[in-house]
Amino acid sequence: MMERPDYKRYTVTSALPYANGPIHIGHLAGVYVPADIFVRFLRMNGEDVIFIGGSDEHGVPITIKALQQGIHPQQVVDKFHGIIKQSFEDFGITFDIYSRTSNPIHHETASAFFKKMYGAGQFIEKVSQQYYDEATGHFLADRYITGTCPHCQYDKAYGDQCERCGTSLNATDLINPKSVLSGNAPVLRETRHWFLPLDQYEPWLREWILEGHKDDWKTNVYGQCKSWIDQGLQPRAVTRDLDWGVKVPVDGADGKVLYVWFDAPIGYISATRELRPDWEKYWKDKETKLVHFIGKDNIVFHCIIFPAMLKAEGTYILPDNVPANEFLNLEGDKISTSRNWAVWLHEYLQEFPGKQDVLRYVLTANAPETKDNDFTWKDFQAKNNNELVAILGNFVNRTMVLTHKYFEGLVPQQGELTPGDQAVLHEMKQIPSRIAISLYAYRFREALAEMMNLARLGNKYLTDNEPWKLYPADKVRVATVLHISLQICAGLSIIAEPFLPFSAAKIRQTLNLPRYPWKDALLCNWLEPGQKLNPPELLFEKIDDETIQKQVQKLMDTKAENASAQAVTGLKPAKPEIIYEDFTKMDIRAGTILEAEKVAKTDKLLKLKIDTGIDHRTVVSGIAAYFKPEDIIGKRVSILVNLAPRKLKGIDSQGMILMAENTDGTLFFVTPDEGVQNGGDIK
Ligand code: B3M
Ligand code: ZN
Repeated sequence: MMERPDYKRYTVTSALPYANGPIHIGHLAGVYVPADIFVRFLRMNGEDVIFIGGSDEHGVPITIKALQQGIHPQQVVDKFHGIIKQSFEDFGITFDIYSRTSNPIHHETASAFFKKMYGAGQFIEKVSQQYYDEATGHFLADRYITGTCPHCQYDKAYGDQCERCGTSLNATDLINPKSVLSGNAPVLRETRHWFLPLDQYEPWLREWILEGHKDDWKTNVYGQCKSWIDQGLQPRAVTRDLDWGVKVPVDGADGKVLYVWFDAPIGYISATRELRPDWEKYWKDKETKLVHFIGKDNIVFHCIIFPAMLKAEGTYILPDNVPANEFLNLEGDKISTSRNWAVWLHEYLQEFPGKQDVLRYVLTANAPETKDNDFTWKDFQAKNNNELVAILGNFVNRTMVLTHKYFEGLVPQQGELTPGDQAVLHEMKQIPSRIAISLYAYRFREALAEMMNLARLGNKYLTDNEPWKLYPADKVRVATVLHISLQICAGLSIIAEPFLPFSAAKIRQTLNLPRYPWKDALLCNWLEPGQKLNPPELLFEKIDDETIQKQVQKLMDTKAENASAQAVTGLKPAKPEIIYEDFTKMDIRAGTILEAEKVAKTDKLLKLKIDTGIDHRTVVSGIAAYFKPEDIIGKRVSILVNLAPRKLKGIDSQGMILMAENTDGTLFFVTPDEGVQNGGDIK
């Protein structure tokens, strides 16, 4: 009855989130909520299924975060892995394992995978030109480089992708490239890397995806694959010059690690190895159905690159489907971790305790399945108040309250059925298979709507029959109406489980029912007359305007903070680290300008006579555009006195005046505090 396809088992993976920040509603709507619904349903349907998750702990986003915070990447991932894992658990995402790619078993697995391909000659070794930061001595992989996108002119595009127009880029495509480390323009330097010759897989990919999955992959997924393949696939580097990641397991590859997108998907396999000794059947048996839940920005990696790797390695199965979602926006704006434009899961769980199902519901009802979608707090409130409270909650609650009122909390006897009763029971029987069909086809919104249709059906049934008007005159009829209503509640406790597991558990608890398998959703007869019910418990409560306003205000505060942060950006990033001894080499003293005059035939230079406390000396300074000589005589300054003398326009300049510069180019003296004597040491 349930359209069970012919598979022995399922391996369901969900994208491994980067452990450089917490989980937000975009991640949930795109990946984890649909994956969890799917897996809960499969389990109820008696399938053998494993649900794999974990943190992606390598890659440049993580090392950049570490750099910004002045800590080691391991500290970054330890912190966020903990937050992410806990929030998933509290939200009811039922991974069979939530692992992490810094685990030794992953390094081993990824390393072996690379070695096997390497041994079989499946990489091309190439020396190529890559950007290099001469100031810091680093090759600049991926996000270590920013510049202007050649497609949309966005000036903060990364070396691997433009986040505004979504184009995937090579660092050398960027206009005005800049190193994130020093802010300097990088130079090109030669380095040796291993490439996966994707071009060689093109005929196979055409056949496997473009012909083989034309009908069963989502159009957004298929469309992206087609456009990638039609553009012509290029060999892709699978190694990087970095020191954070899985070391390239080849002689002479010191200072190189596997590209994060090479190792991360292997993380699914590592996690399965960690989970089960019989892991191989979940990855190598043709009768296993492999499904990847991801967001749309990960499509190429899961549909083209990882499958090419699996195919090359040779012993693995390929994904049967990759039901990627589009993006969820927040209040009309793209969700962004760096701009803090997000609803964070761990904060939601604290601010809305016990309301996991409300968010699960809203995110599923609004899931960006076929196009980008928007989350707004107003809509969140409306869906809670008008749907969860007014339909589902109201129906279950009215049924329970009336049963307690009229029948002392005992399931009443069903009398003769009217055609109306029969129609309702008939309709109820159809719903589970409709949900199953939708879920097997990855249409979660549709499935959820069907689930709510049962609650609507129940609500309407109660309202149409008005048992409160029939009592006590027609107790037999009241008993029948409530009996049927209770059976509908029981049915809801089964079919709501994949979507709203916390509420389903509450209904079960009130009705004293066990967890039923999905096939029993067809029984329509779970409650025996005389069976004792527990006191009703509210499933959902109204969310008031004040609560919503608080959340909206929080976002408005973020907007304001971002706007003022924008005003100070334009500041150069910090220079690379130096040691204390580097600093102590400089001899900086407090001084006073004794004389100042323009240097003939230049617009820029002033010739200054400075009292340094140790001597009076001449300094030529490029500040003529900003200061008139007569205005600065007597000015206190800081002066670097041990800088090697330089000749400027024929004048010996013996030192350098310290200046502070604003982002708009205006200059200021670094003036020592009044009490400091000339010659006072600045250190
Ligand atoms: N960490 C990218 C992302 O979070 C990446 C997914 C890896 S799945 C193997 O978008
Ligand atoms: Zn762009």
